[in-house]
Amino acid sequence: MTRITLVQGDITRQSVDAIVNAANSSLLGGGGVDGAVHRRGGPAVLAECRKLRASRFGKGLPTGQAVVTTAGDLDARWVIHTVGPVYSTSEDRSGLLASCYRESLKRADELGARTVAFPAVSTGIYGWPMDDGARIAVTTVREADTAVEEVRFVLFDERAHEAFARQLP
Ligand code: AR6
Repeated sequence: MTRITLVQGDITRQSVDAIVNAANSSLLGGGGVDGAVHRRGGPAVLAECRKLRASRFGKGLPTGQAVVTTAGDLDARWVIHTVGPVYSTSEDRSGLLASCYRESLKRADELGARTVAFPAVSTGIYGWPMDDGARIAVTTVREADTAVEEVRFVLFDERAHEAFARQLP
């Protein structure tokens, strides 16, 4: 049974086996969680991202997928980079958002990670409504077949924390 926990704060301050990054397909950094992960993770994270772009992901990491690098100077062993979908009112992209959580947990299982911290993927710059993003995140993790012992959702502000709390019994 995977335990789901909620924490309000900065995901880059967590001590866990793996920190999930809300990246973009370039894997070369950006704002929000991605900016913070690269800032605190340091150059080792970016160096591995560059290698991935030069090898397996020449065209970038597709939306809904997840890939692993070192965590550099973060208090974690690995960063799992996933690319959330940009929210759209004309197209239902929730399958892609669910895929981010599922694929990240698959990478975590391959690594043997027991504790994994997730941000609320796509709910920032990518515009996904928080309540729906929280519902998809919690439902997908609950239904996932994973050996991860703790999934910790790290929510930046009170509004996000409350949205996730509403999804838990
Ligand atoms: N710790 C925890 N949560 C955070 C942090 C943090 N340090 N910083 C922001 N959040 P976002 P996205 C929250 O924008 O929507 C980047 O430029 C934030 O309030 O980081 O998937 C990438 O390179 C929001 O609820 O990710 C991509 O281009 C949630 O984390 C793009 O943004 C996700 O916000 C990805 O956009």
